[in-house]
Amino acid sequence: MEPKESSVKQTNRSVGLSVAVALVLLIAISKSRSAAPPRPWGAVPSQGQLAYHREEMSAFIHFGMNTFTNKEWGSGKESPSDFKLNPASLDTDQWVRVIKGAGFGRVIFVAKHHDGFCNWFTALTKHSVQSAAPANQVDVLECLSKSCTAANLNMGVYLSPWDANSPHYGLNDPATKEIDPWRYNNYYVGQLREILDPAIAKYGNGGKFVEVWMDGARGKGYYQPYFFDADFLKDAFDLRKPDSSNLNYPDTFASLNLKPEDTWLGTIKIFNPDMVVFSPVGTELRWPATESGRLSVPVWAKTDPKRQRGLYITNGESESGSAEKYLAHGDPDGPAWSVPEADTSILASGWFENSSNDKTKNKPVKTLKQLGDIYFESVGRGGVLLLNFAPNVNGELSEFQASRAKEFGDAVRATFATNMGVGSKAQASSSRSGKKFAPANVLDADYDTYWTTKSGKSTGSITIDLGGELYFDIVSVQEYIPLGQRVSKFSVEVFSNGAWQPFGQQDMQQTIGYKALVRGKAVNASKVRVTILESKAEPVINEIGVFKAAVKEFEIAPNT
Ligand code: FUL
Repeated sequence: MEPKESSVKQTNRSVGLSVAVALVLLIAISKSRSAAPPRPWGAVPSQGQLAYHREEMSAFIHFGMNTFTNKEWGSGKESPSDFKLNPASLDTDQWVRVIKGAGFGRVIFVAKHHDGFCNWFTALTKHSVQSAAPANQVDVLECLSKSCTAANLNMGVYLSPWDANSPHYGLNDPATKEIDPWRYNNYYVGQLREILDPAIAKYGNGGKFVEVWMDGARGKGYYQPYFFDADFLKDAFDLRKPDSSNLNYPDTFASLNLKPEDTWLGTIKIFNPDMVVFSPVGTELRWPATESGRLSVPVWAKTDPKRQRGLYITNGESESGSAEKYLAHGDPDGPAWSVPEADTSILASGWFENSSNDKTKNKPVKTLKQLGDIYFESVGRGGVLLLNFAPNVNGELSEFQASRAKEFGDAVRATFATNMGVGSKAQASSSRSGKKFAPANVLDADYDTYWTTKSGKSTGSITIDLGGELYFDIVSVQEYIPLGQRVSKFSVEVFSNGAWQPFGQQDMQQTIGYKALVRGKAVNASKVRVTILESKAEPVINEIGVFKAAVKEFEIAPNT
């Protein structure tokens, strides 16, 4: 019995051993078949930037003194008593319902516009909602924060650097002869602290913000230096033009030694390093040189922050000519990721609602067709769309804005609800070896899987066989941007009536980035081919989609 038992044990052990050896061999073989993944190329997005790309759409809220004075830019000389809001009618829950319901991922609230009036209870100035007439006092930022927290909607804050009310603002103001650069900067840092400090946690979604917006506009004749960070101040000093009226910093600035907590960007990053900042000085988000909400072609989600800063310093607030071009197109070789944030207003014109309390007289809004074009030329050109909403004097979004937002959100959702390509076969001209890089990955709806070419091969095509004719008018292509933005020219074709035909406007098929949405005339086609014609490195494509516009306003005009 004894020897028999031990031989059984022996056999079991050797079977176990050979299974293990086989497994190791299998893993080794499969590993040798699967090539190494492509290395990131150039700048890559931070976690906060990638999250923003994936949200695709965010909303501005412009509401404040200007709403009541019927202005776009206040003078700063307004009185808090002009802010005649009835707190009982203020409905921030409605703002959030409209914005979240339409698919926007965050709301960026104008806490302070250029007139300096603060939409929150602040200890730093009397020019705020807290000093309105007793019946009108309400902390609007706090109300909105509560609504966002209840709905779990991300929040950002717009805090205008230009402040036409603050007595601290303007170094060479002839009236005050102000010469202390610290005073306004300390004021601005103090405002950031009041709003963003997680220890106070009074504002934001659950006490947190994801974005800070620092607008580049500044009034003529002011010389206020901004303490973005210590390097900026040094650059500003080095690049100053002796004869310029803009940003002409005095010699004493060369010796200013700023600590991170003295600076605007430093303060923000101390609170939350993942927060993204919109500014004119090469931070995570950039203004793409237009307020039309439509991005240029090509557009790279990268810049050289040093160059961006230099252009801002030498151009002042009028970022004209070469600066505008740089911001519009970005920089394929830029060492830093830079999300082009395409801002525009849902209003037909302006950022603020008019001052009528007759709701039927509120401002007209953009058409669904205009919003559709804006969406396809912002999100569909690799950026994010920042669409402005403007509550009226009752503290509500007009019916015009609310219903257009719903119509737009529903149209986007319905259009992109089903990728008709999912379940189809995908074949590539060539692929990197290994299942991990197979063409099928572009149709699996998994953001983190992709198709790529062999190492060193920067062109290639991928064909989707739809298994029969389908009717569609949109093809989407996405680059896997966690590995960088690479493609500079591509083409989309469809197989229809027995032949390959170009789809959409070919000369616009240049950069892809986070997402390219190509619109063409609606076709019945059985195959879609995406060809990467030029790329800075091996293309890395994670998603391809085939869609039909759900509303006629999203279709391209027949003559385009
Ligand atoms: C601009 C401002 O001057 C406008 O009033 C608005 O706030 C817009 C979003 O940014 O530069």
